[in-house]
Amino acid sequence: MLTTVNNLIEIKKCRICEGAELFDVIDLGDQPIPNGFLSKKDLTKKEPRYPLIVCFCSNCSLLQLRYLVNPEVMFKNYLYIPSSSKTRVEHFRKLAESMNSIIKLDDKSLVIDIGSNDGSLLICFRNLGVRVLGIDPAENLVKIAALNGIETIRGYFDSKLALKTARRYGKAKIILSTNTIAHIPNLHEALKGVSVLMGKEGIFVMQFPYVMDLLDKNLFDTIYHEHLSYFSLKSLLKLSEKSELEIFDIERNDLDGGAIRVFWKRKAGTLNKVNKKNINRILEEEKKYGLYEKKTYSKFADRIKTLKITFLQKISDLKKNKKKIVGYGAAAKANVLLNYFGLDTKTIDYIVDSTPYKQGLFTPGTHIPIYSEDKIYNTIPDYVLIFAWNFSKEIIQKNKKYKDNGGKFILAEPKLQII
Ligand code: DWN
Repeated sequence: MLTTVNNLIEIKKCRICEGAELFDVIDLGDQPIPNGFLSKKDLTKKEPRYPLIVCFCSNCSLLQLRYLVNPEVMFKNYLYIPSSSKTRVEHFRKLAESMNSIIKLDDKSLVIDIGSNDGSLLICFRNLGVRVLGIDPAENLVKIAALNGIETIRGYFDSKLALKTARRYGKAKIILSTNTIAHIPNLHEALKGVSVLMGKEGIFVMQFPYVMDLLDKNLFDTIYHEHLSYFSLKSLLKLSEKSELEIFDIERNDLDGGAIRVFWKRKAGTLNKVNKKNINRILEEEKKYGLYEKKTYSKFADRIKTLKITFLQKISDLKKNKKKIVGYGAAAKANVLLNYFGLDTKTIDYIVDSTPYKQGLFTPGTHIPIYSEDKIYNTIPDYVLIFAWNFSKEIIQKNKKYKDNGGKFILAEPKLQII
């Protein structure tokens, strides 16, 4: 059962198995949407805030948001672009190459990306000489992708849109969803859509941050309104029960603090064998870690509450010593950390970000100004807090000059440290 209030839905049943035993794990407070960056004139307006609570389904083990914000509020105009990080773009290039070795692609093959954003991933497939098509709900991104030469249908992926797309463009050999499946409320409907749009021997690949890494590395700031689901393999296997598709292989990689790539095929298809060994190994790892037990999640919540206290103590010590602290990477997760920890311009003077669309704006809820990366060299702060911890290597390497001149970096996750 769903309850809707002002762009907000409260869930009472698990979105995969409909189990009614949902236990709240952590409440990160009422927060603005994580990509809701503000212009100067927006600063005086009232900002909507929405509860940010995750709950755990004791039946299928899906960790999921308790409250869902209307997708149009979050995705109609979307400021995040994947091409803002070299590491991510390189990851995409390797993904395209590895897909080409799994399933031979040629100029007739169609590759479709669900949540294709600025077309960064599809550009890698286009470079292999195949036909590509994007699907994305953001009006601004459809235009940016077009400038990158990537045709994109504007819309939310479901079986209706899938059918329309299949009629116009034909069936796809590969369908991709990197970091977007967690954005989709009706997962059964999404798989139905994939089934409609995918060719007989096609492959569906989904990749997303893995819940085991989230728990293990305390990556609490990846919990936000855009991410409705934090999947375990067990929960996905449950999802596949009602679908025409099945998981035939699974791989872990280290993008975004630890991600998982899941390969799907038609149950009736013959192209790929199910890699039972990999599937069983990961299920075994999940069980051993305690992913199916409530207490693992309450321990995680305790660690995050402790992290908040330790972090705020450290920052307060630095401020008492008149240290100047700025942020690096106005990521969605930066806004979760800032709002949950209650930090604003009294602590963080500004944040730098390579995304041109974010520069000149202010962070939602905390109103910290965002500048281009070179600002660091005009002001020489004592400390740079890396919010985009998933790219800390790239960021530290890029700012070797700052570090060599005595500048220090702070990382809150996976553990609080000063570099
Ligand atoms: O799932 C999602 C992920 C993939 O992307 C979305 N729901 C939203 C978004 O999350 P995010 O904003 O936390 O993503 P990133 O890719 O971790 O954001 C990194 C931020 O840091 C970007 O705004 C770009 C910025 N950056 C920078 O300014 N200089 C990044 C690098 C590597 C740099 O050198």
